[in-house]
Amino acid sequence: RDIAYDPPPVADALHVRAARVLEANWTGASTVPSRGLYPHQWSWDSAFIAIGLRHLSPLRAQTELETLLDAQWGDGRIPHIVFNPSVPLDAYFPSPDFWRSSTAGRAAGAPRTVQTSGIVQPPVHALAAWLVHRADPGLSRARGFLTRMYPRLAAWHRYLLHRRDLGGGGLASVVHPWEQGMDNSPCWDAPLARITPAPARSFRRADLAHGAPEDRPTDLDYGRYVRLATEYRDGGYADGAGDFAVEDPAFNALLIASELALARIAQELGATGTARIARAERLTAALIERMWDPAEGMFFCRDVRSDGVRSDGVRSDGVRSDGVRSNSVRGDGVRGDGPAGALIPERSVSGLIPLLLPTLPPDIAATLVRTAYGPHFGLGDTTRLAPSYDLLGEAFDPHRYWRGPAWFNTGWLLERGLRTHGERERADAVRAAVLELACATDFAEYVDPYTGEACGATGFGWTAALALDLLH
Ligand code: 9YW
Repeated sequence: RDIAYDPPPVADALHVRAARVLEANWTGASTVPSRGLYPHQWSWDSAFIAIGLRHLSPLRAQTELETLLDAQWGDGRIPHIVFNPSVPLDAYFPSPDFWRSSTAGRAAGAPRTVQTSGIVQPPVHALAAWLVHRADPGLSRARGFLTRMYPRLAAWHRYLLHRRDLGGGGLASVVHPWEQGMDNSPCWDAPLARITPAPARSFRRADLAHGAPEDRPTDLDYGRYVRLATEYRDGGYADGAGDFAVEDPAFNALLIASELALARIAQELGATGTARIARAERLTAALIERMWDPAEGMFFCRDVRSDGVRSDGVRSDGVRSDGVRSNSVRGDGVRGDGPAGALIPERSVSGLIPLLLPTLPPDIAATLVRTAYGPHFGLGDTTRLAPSYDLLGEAFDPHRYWRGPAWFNTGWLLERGLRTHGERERADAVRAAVLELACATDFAEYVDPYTGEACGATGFGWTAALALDLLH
């Protein structure tokens, strides 16, 4: 007997499977990155997830961002994790009892009722809010979505541009590798080497229950992450005093892209947005001045503390620059003595992400494309999705987290950058790679950049969401 059987087109199958992942990771008010490994709400994950979710349910996408912004601190920071109180404390480390946001973060205006971390993540939120609005402007207007989001997003950018300008050049610094989102990138090896790790017995990692140790950061990395976070917490989450401060190209490019999105939001709400556009242009100029290396053809991180001097004039070894020993851990802001620090000579995919910016001069955009398609990132040749780190770098490891594997969020950002700068065919090829690899790996967290083999968790939130976005 003949059975009429029409397999569904690949795109339909991918759409259904991605929607299923987002459904499974939805908690009722937000979406977890991964049910096992990351069972709470993460800041930049939620922004990427909202960008995909808008195609399934504009209402859920708005709710995703609203839930995150409900946990915003009084000083404007959006915490990198919003904890779900119904998840057991030992499911994720560091848990709420480590961050102690509602007590240690009181001076910085941490919320009283919801528990959060005290550090931040890349500012993708205004871009996400704008894209979510565009998916259903009628619903967005009826719910006053942008009217409610705008002042919060503006306060978030204000926090980053004022409290986090630790280099004094107008850009934002991250004070912890988790803030930049690429935890164990080789870019952090030199600045982290100055940090005394917390003893391994003083904390218990929960991530190793879900991932192969050789695909994850090391215990030594974790010791340093814990030390930095502990000191930040014990200083009341005040900015400027820590021993780790880095200006990162992707973090700042996302801030600029989000500033441009805020200008669009301001226009939608009846303002001109011109001051924000002018700011985005100034920030782009600062990004180029402080991080662009014309000889290498890409952007590099700037280690603001490379001389070991904090913004309060105290070296990380506790000696003031005038030689007097000090126990002060507090600083109050900005050094006024010109470009601080030094570039970190490691090629990270972060240094390609500014391609996203329409404000980038065409010659710099063209050079970035050449670098992405050259031997260090291998696009169009040995790789289909950009590796997180230099294929030729000494620290390159195709499986270890942010030290080589290719990630889908950076793939999505580069696809957008290529399209913005008129590289249509290359953008199409990256888009096809995101879709095929997401499908073939069951929405892996990251993949081997050469073979496309799945690494880390599967059913990963932003992989499903961003694949879904590229289908539309
Ligand atoms: C951690 C959730 C987060 C991502 C980061 C990624 C990883 C480890 O997972 O962080 O414990 O927060 O590096 O970019 O947001 O998916």
